[in-house]
Amino acid sequence: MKILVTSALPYANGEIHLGHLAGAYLPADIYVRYQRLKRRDVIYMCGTDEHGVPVTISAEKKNKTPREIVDQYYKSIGESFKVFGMTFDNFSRTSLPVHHRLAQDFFSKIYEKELIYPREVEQFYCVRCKRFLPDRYIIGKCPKCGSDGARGDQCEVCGHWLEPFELVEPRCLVCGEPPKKTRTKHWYFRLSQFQDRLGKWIESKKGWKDTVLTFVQGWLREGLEDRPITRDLSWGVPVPLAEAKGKVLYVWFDAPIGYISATIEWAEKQGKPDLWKEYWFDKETRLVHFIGKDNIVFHALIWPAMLMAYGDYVLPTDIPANQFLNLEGGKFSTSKDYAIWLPDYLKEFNPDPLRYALTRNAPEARDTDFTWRDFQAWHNNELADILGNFVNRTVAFVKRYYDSSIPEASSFGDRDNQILAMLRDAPGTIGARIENFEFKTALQEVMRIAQDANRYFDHGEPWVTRKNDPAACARTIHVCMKIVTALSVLADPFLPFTAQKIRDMLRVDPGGWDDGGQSVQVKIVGDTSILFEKIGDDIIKAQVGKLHKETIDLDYFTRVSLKTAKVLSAERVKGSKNLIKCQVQIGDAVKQIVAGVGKDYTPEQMLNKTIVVVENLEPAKIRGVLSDGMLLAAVDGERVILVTTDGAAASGLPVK
Ligand code: B3M
Ligand code: ZN
Repeated sequence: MKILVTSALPYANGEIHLGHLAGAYLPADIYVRYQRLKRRDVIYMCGTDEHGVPVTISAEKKNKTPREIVDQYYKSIGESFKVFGMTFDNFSRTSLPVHHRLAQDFFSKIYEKELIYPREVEQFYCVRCKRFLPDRYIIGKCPKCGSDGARGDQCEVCGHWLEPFELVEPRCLVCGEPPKKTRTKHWYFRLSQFQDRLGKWIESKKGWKDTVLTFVQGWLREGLEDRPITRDLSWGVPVPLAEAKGKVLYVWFDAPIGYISATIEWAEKQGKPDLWKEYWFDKETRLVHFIGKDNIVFHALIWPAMLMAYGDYVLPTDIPANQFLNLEGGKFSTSKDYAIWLPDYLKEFNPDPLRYALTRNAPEARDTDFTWRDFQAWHNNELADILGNFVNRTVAFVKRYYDSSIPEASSFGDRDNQILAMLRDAPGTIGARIENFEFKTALQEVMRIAQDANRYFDHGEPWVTRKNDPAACARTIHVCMKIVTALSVLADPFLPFTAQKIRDMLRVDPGGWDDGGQSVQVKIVGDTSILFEKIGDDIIKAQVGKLHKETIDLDYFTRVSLKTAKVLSAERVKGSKNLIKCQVQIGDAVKQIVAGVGKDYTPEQMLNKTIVVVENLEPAKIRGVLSDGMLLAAVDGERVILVTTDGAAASGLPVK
């Protein structure tokens, strides 16, 4: 059986952050490392997605050409992936000629089958910028969830995939101008024709993740519509038709084809140019696409339809999409620079602690949250105190009392046999989890072994038996070394650097997964080193401090008019425990403000205080009562503390 694994091709327009890793990359690498240890025929393909509006917009923002941008990020993304321990068999890029040729071939062949056709359409055009506005060049309110800032191709908030015209109050991303509609021609893919075939195909995918199936079935229920697959852009794969001059393929049409072209490039690099066909043209190949949930529709519907339209190629076997990882309670945001970027992380920490935290907390079935505190706690209390401690105490014991050779043991007791049996079962049980994409549970089971092992060590008390029962001591340490060896295999997919360090200590190649290191003869303990040094509070504090909340410029700030104000009168809003209505004097004006401070202040306590208010906030009704402004207060958990001036101050003074 051949296994072909892919991870979503990251746009070459920025670095990778932890959200990306948790979604599409780390789980795939774990899966692939496991398959290799199973000695299966697996290849793992990835590369940068170098076309499309995400790239051109970044280039424009940074005043560079798209070519400069993709060259820069192809290199830096590839490098940080490597340091993180990603083991792609090929990390390609979609700007290569081999990819352009293949993408054009896809278009042409599907076009010849009349599954691609031209259509006269209206398109947004920005008169001020003098350009067409495809996809993300246009923003507005999402027609489905109403949130502002939805892009012309997809709403990031609700995931709705949309057409630019659906946007409410559309505007040009570059200049903010409401766009004009003009006429142009685009080529459409007859997705509608695949409704039944896709429906049946999805029916046969009962084992897929619920989250993926639910999403896809929702789409199918709404009915699939033909989709434009060309764009008016100068950067991308040119549409291979004379009449489509100046147009390029839509990035989501060419990008998934990148999985194939990456395999072709890989085969060429191997000196076996036809080898890729053995994977892509074999219907038995298990094709597994690892992606984040925002890419589901493209991988589970449109891409399979493209493959069906073309013919010959194998269809995806599984698409284990992950949900999102959040960061300290907020969404990762590239544009707001609210993220932990992989290269920054790698400057200060080893890869394995992050691989551990992201797997332990993987967004497999629902969104999860990354916090630095969890990272520290899991590293110190689990990796260091459980796994590291067990390996180190065992190896140290062998060095110290057995002159670095592992003691032989005979006649095992129940407790020994129990743990040895568990070791024999572990590859099977953990492997089954991995094959089912349950990486979180699989990792838990690895850690359970280390936990049980510590108990076994404690119970055996080798530091006591060493003196009064040498045979028992030898038995305990012998078994512990079996566990250490097993861990060097079973932890490998998750914590490859740690597993390698352990193997370096054992000076042995423990062999494949199924054996779990149980057949090898471990004799000598090599140089030992501490596996995990504790991470201190100061280091974590510094990391938290580095997280950017959104920054604003001075101009933006001065648009908020903050003024001192004197509370003239205050009373509770009827029927509310928390709301207080006050009249405040702001210079010559008197305004009414409703504030949620009633749990910490009585109306009397508010009287005559000089507070700070936002003067130019749009008036709103709170519980039916007009509030024309807002007062400032510090929020300490449940408690609020009014912001007042330091000593007496006139009302109506600007606060800056
Ligand atoms: N580059 C989207 C993304 O990074 C896109 C994935 C392509 S996979 C073929 O979310
Ligand atoms: Zn414009």
